[in-house]
Amino acid sequence: MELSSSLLGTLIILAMCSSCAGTSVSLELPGSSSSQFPDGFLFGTASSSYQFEGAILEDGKGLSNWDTFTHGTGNILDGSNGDIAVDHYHLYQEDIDLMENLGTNSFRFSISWARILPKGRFGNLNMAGIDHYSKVIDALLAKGIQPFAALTHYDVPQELEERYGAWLSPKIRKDFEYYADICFKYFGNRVKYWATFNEPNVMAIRGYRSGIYPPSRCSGSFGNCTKGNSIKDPLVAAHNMILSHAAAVNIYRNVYQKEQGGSIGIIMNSIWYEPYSNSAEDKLAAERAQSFFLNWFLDPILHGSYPKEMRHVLGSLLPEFSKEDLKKMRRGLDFIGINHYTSFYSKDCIYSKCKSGAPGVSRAEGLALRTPIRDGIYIGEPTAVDWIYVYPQGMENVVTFIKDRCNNTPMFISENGLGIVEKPSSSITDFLNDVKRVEYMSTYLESLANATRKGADVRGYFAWSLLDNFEWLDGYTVRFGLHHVDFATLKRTPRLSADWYKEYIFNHKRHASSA
Ligand code: PNW
Repeated sequence: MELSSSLLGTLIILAMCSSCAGTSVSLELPGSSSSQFPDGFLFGTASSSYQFEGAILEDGKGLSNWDTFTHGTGNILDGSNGDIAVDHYHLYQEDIDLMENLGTNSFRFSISWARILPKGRFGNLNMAGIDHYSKVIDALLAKGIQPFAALTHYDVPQELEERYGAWLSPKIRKDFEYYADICFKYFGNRVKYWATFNEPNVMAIRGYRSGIYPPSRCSGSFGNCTKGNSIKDPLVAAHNMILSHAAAVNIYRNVYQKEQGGSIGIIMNSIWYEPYSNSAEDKLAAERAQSFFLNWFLDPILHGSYPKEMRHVLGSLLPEFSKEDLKKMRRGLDFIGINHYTSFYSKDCIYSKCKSGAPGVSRAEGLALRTPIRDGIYIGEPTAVDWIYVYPQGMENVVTFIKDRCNNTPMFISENGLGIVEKPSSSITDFLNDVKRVEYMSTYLESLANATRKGADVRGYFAWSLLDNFEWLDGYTVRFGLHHVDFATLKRTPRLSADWYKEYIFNHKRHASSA
């Protein structure tokens, strides 16, 4: 019997958590049938090198900025680091078997730059690193899983930080180009989806404005650092990231793309900003917030200039693109990766007074207060993760916004997911029974389907994450996995959400093949 959400409006999923001894959960979820996505849609899971691999110094890997940072005292909530992480470096085959079981047809991972070039372009190419990713790529393809690779996911070789301050120096563009060239050369015959960066906006803001990520630079009331300039540095770092992106795209377009036939894009952290009120001022504030977060990178890459809101507010603080730069930037991108989790309200701080120091209100951030709360009510249900509020409508809104602004460039939802915190009182059975995550993913997917139905060219969806892993400043305390990982034994166990995702993908395939 065929079930479709359009027929039923509501589909009842009887989800059995295969590992929850004797538990069976009945979930009534809206639109759980996934026939609304096109044939060939990528359903995947996502990961990143530092959060997954471990093997910190194995087979000739050099140190990255995150290795150095996590080994400093007091930087990570539980004092942990990614030295071992979830040992995906050694356990990748087991992890690929988990993907096969889920039925996903793509896997998003990042390549560790310091594993390929331990000292950037100032040292040798580490062939053992090349061999490692080659084996992973082959193992994925052997199971029909498309590799979707990012060149950097927050990590750079520490050598480049020490030599010239990494993203603060234009020298990084040459290093990034050199590194990208090597990746295309060795992997591009098999990798058809390349992302230059994962969340360069988060890298610039957290590394150089609040200073909570390496290289721990900030100034004044923006954070607590011993060096840095929270106004200028993020702008300079972003400028070098944009031009590094352009350098990699040029190499790909000029040397590899025709022969290899893949595509190249960038992955952005994408928040939906809902105007705090219907006033024209708050609507403009929401646009400013978006410009200072997302269009900051997308506008130069797609249109050759920083967004007008940034130019108005920041004036000569913004770095300029030379004629030469603009020529290089013309090659744009093939897709936009959207990491979307949450939404905030945005409130004007140009015409009204805002509390100084509150999120978003500074000139550097665009004079738009970012708040999850209005009249005492949250925009969406708060979660165990302090920045995630469950607001599924934000998915349709942000995708539609990007579609309209970027001429419907192909998009991927490159991350979406929910973190949970293990309470000491909860049993393993409770802990595998992640009903909240299933609700979160299914409602966000439904919202995504609304956007595609209205014409957004979305080509794939990646759940963050395949496994529990090293969650940056939160260490191992926040878990995003469809599979639970026992961090002492590294044993992986599917959660309810894994079973649900599997069923969701299965339904999609069934509908796609019968369409
Ligand atoms: C992403 N926000 O970061 C990263 O790409 C992943 O590595 C990370 O594990 C995952 O989300 C979960 O945190 C984000 O403020 C950083 O909205 C900031 C935000 C969202 C995601």
